[in-house]
Amino acid sequence: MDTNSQPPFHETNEETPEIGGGLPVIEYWAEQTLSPLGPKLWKTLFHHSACLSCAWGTGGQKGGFTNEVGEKLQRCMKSVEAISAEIKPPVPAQFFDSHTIAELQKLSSREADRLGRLSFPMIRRAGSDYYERLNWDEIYTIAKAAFEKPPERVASYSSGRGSNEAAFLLQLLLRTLGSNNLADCSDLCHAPSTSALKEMFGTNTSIVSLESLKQADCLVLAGANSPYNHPRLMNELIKLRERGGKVIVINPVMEIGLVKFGSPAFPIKSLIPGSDIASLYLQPIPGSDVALFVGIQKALIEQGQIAQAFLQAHTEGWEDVLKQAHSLSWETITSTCGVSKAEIETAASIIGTSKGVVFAWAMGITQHTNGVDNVYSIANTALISGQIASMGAGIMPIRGHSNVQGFGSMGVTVKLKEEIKQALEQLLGRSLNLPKGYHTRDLIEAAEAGKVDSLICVGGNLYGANPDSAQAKLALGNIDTIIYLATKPNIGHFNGLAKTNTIIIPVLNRFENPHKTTVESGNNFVRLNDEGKTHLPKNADVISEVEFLTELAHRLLDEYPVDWRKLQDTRYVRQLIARTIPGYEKIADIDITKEEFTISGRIVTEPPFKTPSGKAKMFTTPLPTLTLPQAKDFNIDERVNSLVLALMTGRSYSQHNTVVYKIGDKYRGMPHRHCILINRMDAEKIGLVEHERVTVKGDTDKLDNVEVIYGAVREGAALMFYPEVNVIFKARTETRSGTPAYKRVPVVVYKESYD
Ligand SMILES: Nc1nc2c(c(=O)[nH]1)N[C@H]1C(S)=C(S)[C@@H](COP(=O)(O)OP(=O)(O)OC[C@H]3O[C@@H](n4cnc5c(=O)[nH]c(N)nc54)[C@H](O)[C@@H]3O)O[C@H]1N2
Ligand SMILES: Nc1nc2c(c(=O)[nH]1)N[C@H]1C(S)=C(S)[C@@H](COP(=O)(O)OP(=O)(O)OC[C@H]3O[C@@H](n4cnc5c(=O)[nH]c(N)nc54)[C@H](O)[C@@H]3O)O[C@H]1N2
Ligand code: SF4
Ligand SMILES: [Mo]
Repeated sequence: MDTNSQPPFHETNEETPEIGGGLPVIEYWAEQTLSPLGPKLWKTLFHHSACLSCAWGTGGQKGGFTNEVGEKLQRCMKSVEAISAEIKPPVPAQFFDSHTIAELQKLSSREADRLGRLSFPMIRRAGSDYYERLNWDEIYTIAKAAFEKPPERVASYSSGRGSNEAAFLLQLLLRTLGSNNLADCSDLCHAPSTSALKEMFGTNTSIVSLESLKQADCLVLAGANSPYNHPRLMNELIKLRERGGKVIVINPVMEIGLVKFGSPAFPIKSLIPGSDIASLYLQPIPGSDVALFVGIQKALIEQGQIAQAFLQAHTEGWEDVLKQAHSLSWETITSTCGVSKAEIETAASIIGTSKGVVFAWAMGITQHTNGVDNVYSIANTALISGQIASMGAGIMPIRGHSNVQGFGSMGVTVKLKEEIKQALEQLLGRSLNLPKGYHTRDLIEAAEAGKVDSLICVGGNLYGANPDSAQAKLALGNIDTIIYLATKPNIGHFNGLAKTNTIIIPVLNRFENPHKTTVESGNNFVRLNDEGKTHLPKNADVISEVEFLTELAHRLLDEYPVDWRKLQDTRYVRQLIARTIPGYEKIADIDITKEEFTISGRIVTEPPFKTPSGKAKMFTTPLPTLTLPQAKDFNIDERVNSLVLALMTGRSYSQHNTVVYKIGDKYRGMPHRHCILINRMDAEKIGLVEHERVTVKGDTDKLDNVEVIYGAVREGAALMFYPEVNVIFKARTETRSGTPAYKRVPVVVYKESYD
C-alpha cells in the first residue's frame, strides 16, 4: 500500500492468508486435473466455447485459453469450478423415487448441486410427496395449456447462462403471446447500471473495451470483489500497476485480494510473492458511495481539475452537478461516507493527474436503494474529470453471469429498446403495445397476489436469489405451473414449488449443444460456441434450450410469426437476431466467417455519446440518509446486549451465485457458511469474542448459532453469505430498477442466552 492514511479497519483474524489468489489456486487446478473427471475437464477447457462462469469472458473460437485480444493463458480456476460442476455424473434415477419433497427441501445449496446432473424430465404434481419422471407428450400438453392462459398472467424468469439464441427465442415467444413479463436475474444485479447508463449515455453497457482498459493508468474499482468473481481482471490490474498506474479500491471490506494478489498468469513474479493491487483503499460506510463520489467531485473542483471545455461541449446538466458538489459541506460528505477529507482528496488528485482513468463497479454499487444514484455519481465523476470517451478512459460496469448481458441485448427485459420493438412489430405484422411487464421483484409480488398462472424459468434459482425466502416460496406456490429448465438441481427446484405442476426439464449446457450458439461478454464481445457432446449416458433424456423453446412455441403458435421448428437450426435464429438487435449485424455471417466481434455502437472512444443530442446527460445525486433501526425495532428483549449493523450480503470464495461449491472462504478466514464477518471493535462493544455464536436477526426471520469472525470490515458493517442469509430480510428495492438492497440489510446481532 502506498498510502499513509490507512483507515483503522484492516485487522483480520489469524486464519486469513496474506495475499489473494496465490498457491491455493494452483493446488485447485492440480486437484481437479488429477481427479477422475480430470480428462473430461481438460477436454472441455479446450472446447471452442466461452467460459461458463463470469462475464469477463474468454474462450470461444480462439480456443479455451485465449481472450479477445489474442492473449494466451486466459482461464481462471472459477471456470474450472463451473465446468467441474457440469461434468458430474447424472443424479441416479432412483434418487427422486426414494426421497420425499420434504427431504429434498432439507438439502443445502451445496448438497443439491452435488447430487449431479439432471438427466430426465420430472414433475411434481399438486399434493404429491415426490418428483416423478414425465414423458415429453405430457410435458408439452401441460406447458401448452399453461401458456394459453391470458398473456398478462404468464411470465418468464431467466439467468444469464443460456445462449443469445435461447434468449431471443424466449422473448419472441412471450411477446408473440402478448406478455411483457420477462423477469431476468439482471433485475437483481446490474439493472441500476443499465437504467443509469441508458439515461446518461444512451447505451446500456460498458463503453470501455479490453483494449482501451489496457491503456489506462488508473482504475477506480468500487464495490467489486474481483479476485473472487472476475479473477482475470486482476491480471489487468497487475499490469496497470506495473506500468506505473494506480488502483483506487472503494469497498467497506478490505478484501485481501484487492490489497495483494498472487496471479498464476505470472508464475514467477506474482504467484507466490503476490502483486500490489490497491494504491489507495477507501472503506466507506455501506450504501454511502454517492457521498464519497460527490466528495471526489468537490475535491476535483478545489484542485482545479475540472474538464470545463469537455463538460461544455459534450454534456448536459453539468452546472447542477458541479453546484451540488460545490455547495455540500465537507462535514456532510465525510459524515455520510465515513471516509476522511484527506483520503478523498488523495483519490481526487490521483484521478485528476492520471492520463486515463477507468471507473469500474459491481454489486457493492448497484444493490442499494439508491443504486441508480450510485452509478450516476460514478459517471458524473468520470465526466467532470474528462476521464471518459477516449482510449484508456471511461466507465465499465463489471457484469455478472457469462451471458447476462446477451439476455438484455436480445430483449429479455421489461424495458424493451424502441429499435427492437419496431423490428418485432415488423416481424409480427402488428403493433406491440405491451403492458409494463413484471421484472423479478414485481413478478414475486404479482405471484404472491395470485396474478400469475404460468412461469417458465430458463435457468437460475428464482427462489434462492430473492430476499425473504418465505415470501418467495409462498409466491411461487401461488403459481399454477412452473417449468424449470436447468442443468443441475438447486434449492429452488425443491422449495419453489408451484400450486399444481412443477416441471423440471434437464437441458444441455453451452459446450454440449448439438448446434452452435453465441454469448456476449461484459466487454461487448460476441463469442461463438461450437457444437459439442454431452458426457451424460446414452439413455439420458435431455434437450437443448433452443429445441424446447421452439417446440413449445410451435405447439402454441404454429407458424406465426416464424416457422418455429425451422429455428431449431440456430443459424436461422442468428439471421433473425441480425435483423432485429441493434449492433448485432455481424452475427449474420458468423457461421461462415467464424469471426467473433465487438458489438457496434457500444464502445465510445470519442464523443459524441449515443444520446439523441450526442451529449452525456448528467443528473444530481442526493446524498443518502443512512440511518439504522434500533434494537427495539427488531422486537428483542431490551435486557439483551445487542448491536445493530448494516449487513452486506454476497458471495464467498467458492460459490457461483446461489450455488455453493465449497463451504469455507479462506481468504476472509470464514471456515464455513454460517459466519458473520464483523469488526473486532463492534464485537467487543457487546462483549463478544471471536468464534462465539450469535443470533443475527433481520426484519423477517433470524439465523441462530452464527459464528463471529473478526474481519477487515469497517465498524458498523458486517458481511454474510447468500443464499442462506436471504431468509432473514425483506426486499427493500431501488425504485427505478427494482433491484433489492442486498448490500445494506439492517440486522441486529446478539447472544441468545443472557441472564
Ligand atoms: N466465482 C464467481 N464469479 C462470479 C459470481 C459468483 O457467484 N462466483 N457471480 C457473478 C455475478 S451474477 C455477479 S453479479 C458478479 C458479482 O461480483 P461482485 O459484485 O464482486 O460480488 P459480491 O460478492 O456481491 O460483492 C461485491 C463487493 O461489494 C462490496 N460492497 C458491499 N457493500 C458495498 C458498498 O456499499 N459500497 C462499496 N463500494 N462496496 C460494497 C463487498 O464488500 C464485496 O467486496 O460476479 C459474477 N462472477
Ligand atoms: N442476498 C443476496 N442475494 C442475491 C445477490 C447478492 O449479492 N446477495 N446477488 C443477486 C445476483 S447479482 C444475481 S445475478 C442473482 C443470481 O440468481 P440466478 O441467476 O437466478 O441464480 P444462479 O444461482 O446463478 O442459478 C444457478 C442455476 O442455474 C442453472 N443453470 C446453470 N447453467 C445452466 C444452463 O446452461 N442452462 C440452464 N437452463 N440452466 C442452467 C442450474 O440449475 C443452477 O443451479 O442472485 C441475486 N441474489
Ligand atoms: S475471469 Fe471469468 S471469464 Fe475469465 S476464466 Fe475466469 S470465470 Fe471465466
Ligand atoms: Mo449478478
